[in-house]
Amino acid sequence: MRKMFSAVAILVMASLALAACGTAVPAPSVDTVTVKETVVVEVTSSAPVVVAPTGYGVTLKTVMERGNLVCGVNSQVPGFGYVGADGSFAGIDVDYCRALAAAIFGDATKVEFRPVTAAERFTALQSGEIDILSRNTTWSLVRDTELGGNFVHTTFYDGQGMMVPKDSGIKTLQDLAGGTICVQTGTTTELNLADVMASLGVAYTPAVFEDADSTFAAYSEGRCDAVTTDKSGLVSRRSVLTDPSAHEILDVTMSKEPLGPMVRHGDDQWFDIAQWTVFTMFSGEEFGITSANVDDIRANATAPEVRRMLGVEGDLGLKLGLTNDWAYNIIKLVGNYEEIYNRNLGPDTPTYIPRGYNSLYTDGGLLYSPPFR
Ligand SMILES: N[C@@H](CCC(=O)N[C@@H](CS)C(=O)NCC(=O)O)C(=O)O
Repeated sequence: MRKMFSAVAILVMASLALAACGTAVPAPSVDTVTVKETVVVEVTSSAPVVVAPTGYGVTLKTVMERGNLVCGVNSQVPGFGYVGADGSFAGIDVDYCRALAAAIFGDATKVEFRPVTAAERFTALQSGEIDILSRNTTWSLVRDTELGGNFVHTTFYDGQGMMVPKDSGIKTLQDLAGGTICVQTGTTTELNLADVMASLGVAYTPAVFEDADSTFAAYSEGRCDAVTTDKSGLVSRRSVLTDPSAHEILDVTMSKEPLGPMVRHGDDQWFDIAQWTVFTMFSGEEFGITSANVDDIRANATAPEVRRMLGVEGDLGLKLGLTNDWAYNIIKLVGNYEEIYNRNLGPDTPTYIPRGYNSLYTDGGLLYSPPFR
């Protein structure tokens, strides 16, 4: 088996080397190829060679057999993941789950939202309790490695901030010397706070809480001089304080917090589906395709990339293990990135956050989708 795979690997590598820009690049010679992992590969003369490690395809199969997606979300952060009094979930991260369900089932309602706190979210993903984590989670090296995850593309670029009562007179982090700062456990927030204050030489006392409700309750009861988390979290939670206008987010950014969905290691098909769901949202906005005009565009589009993306031409959806109308369904049933953003964080919401870095690259932002081809 090992020998057979080595031969296949050499063939694949050799053909890739030849294919690159149509130029012949020297392929490795037989005795320099080392194959570390043995993988079962079905080879027939006509079928394409797919090198599929164990675990590949398992998540989609499980989700399809179950008949719904189980998405780990926040329930305490309006605009990102929040459960209303009627039990319904809303937020940009929640809508991403709906988009993924739309891509898989052609039905955005086939998703069960499973609230997870910061501390429990990674165990929930590792144990298989959830199929994906979509909950204001920061991409970091430790989470990519020790915590066994793969982050798909960032859906919201953020940074850590500090909020204080306006009448406190606090304007800088140095003004917090000797003070108490409310912070949530199990977060990058807790670690950044320690790093930033140490580098500034500012002594403070952290008051650590398990979830957002208790963190912000302590802050609003005056048990801390300030509260820190992602700036998005501060805007979000300020909107549900008794008097939002009495609180100020300091003009300081303490870290980079690229937030996005996370999947388990080991299932690259699932990673691709999760990834291209994000890219469909971005490209929908870039190409001006909305939930309102997607039918019209699908019927009349001439641009080849739009036709491929919407499944009029080609078989991009099949390559992901889905149907060819997967991207159409995302946009039709949930919307493009701009629609999702505005619904949850736009100017008409209590959690308004200007787009900033979260604009398309064509508008000076960081959102950029690779091509649909
Ligand atoms: N992005 C940071 C912080 C995310 C985070 O958990 N923030 C808190 C404060 S806004 C939160 O969402 N809490 C809600 C909860 O635990 O229910 C991370 O990934 O560690």
